[in-house]
Amino acid sequence: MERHAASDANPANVNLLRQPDAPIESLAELEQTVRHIVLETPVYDIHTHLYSADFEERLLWGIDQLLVYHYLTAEYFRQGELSYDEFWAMDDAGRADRVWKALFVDRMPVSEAASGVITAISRLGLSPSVYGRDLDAYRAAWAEKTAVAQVNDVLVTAKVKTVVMTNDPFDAVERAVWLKGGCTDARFQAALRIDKLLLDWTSAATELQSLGYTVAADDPSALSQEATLAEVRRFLRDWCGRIGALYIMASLPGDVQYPTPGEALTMLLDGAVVPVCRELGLPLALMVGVRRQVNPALRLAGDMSMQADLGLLERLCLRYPELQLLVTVLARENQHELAVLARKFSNLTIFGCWWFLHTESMIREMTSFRTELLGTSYIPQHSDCRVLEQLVNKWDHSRSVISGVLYNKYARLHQDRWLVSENDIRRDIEHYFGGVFQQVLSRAKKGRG
Ligand code: RAT
Ligand code: ZN
Repeated sequence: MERHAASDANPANVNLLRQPDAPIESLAELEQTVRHIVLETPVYDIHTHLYSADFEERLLWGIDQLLVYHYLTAEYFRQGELSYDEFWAMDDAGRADRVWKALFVDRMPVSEAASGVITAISRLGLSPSVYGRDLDAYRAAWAEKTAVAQVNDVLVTAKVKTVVMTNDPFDAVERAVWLKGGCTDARFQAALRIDKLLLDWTSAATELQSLGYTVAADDPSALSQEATLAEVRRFLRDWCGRIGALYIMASLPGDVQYPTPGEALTMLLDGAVVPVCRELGLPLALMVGVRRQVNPALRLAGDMSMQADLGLLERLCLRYPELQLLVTVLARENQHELAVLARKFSNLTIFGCWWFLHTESMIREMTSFRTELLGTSYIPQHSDCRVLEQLVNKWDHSRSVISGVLYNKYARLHQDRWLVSENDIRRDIEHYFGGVFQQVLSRAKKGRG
């Protein structure tokens, strides 16, 4: 029988008289304690598309940005009246008006993405029962905020201690910020994103040349020349150093094969990316299973999920046992296989419920069997936020599901007379919400060579 965590997170229900290392006596108290600790423990968010205020226009925040988030624009086109061209011809405020009417006023916002907006505005103190369905009222409340103050407010409300950005060295706007001082807010950490390098060598080579790296030519055969690979390694080393990257990352289609002799991706991984990860002691993060632009008219929302051949990961783990791989995959069909693969390779650490899997039912399913197969040796969630305030709702929804799953696991131990204390639970949750990631980082440092 499934045991559900109570919805009341009132910390007053936690028995304050009991010592933190004393066994918890009843299931009711166990449920409250797990929930309280999961809701209160600060989290290290290992993959987002957020930026510190240093990046100005790249930092997206506010009610209009929440409404034009690509997860919601995809839903708009299922219910709204405008054609793609009409919608995209509008500015963000016009699009937000349409999304608000179609998804929040004309019907109830029950999807994960839409209900998330309500959670964010509510938890940030703008009660929907006061502001109602008047979008301009929310806009007026947001107009009083500054980006810097909002970053503080959101991080405190969401209880997020560190946010890892996605930093693309081929993005000219971002590059300019890094070249004139970079990120000055230690709560934001960097990750070097190299999709373009791995998946589109022809245009990456041109960019590398314009950035002063002497890569031989744009033809993939140039990658069989050691001099070109050496320049790619210099580029990766320079940028990892400049931004203080915690890891190197890429998001890959599901049909990527590795190794494929003569192909750019294989030559780049073997000849540049893995050597630089090893040299600098950094993990490689791979997000596998996206099929880009299935419907280009949806723009950023036009990508699809795709089942992947996880042999790519198996062969990387086998070939490079000292390389720490952080992995998430997009197809639900690949999830169980990935968890089994992680049992075979301790250098593979699973993270998060990504994108279309970042929904209540998928998080519950995935967190359950990942815990059953891997115990506490994986990272249950990352937010993938693109808009600052989403940290509030994405973590709120995830924490609530995670606490329910963990309560079930602890309850079984408790019923079998395995004593469970508040300290035990706290240690596990801290491990999930940051400790596992830190362990991967330090293992990568140790594997340096
Ligand atoms: O979740 C998303 O917002 C996607 O659009 C992708 O950015 C994905 O998370 C990725 O990092 O490739
Ligand atoms: Zn992402």
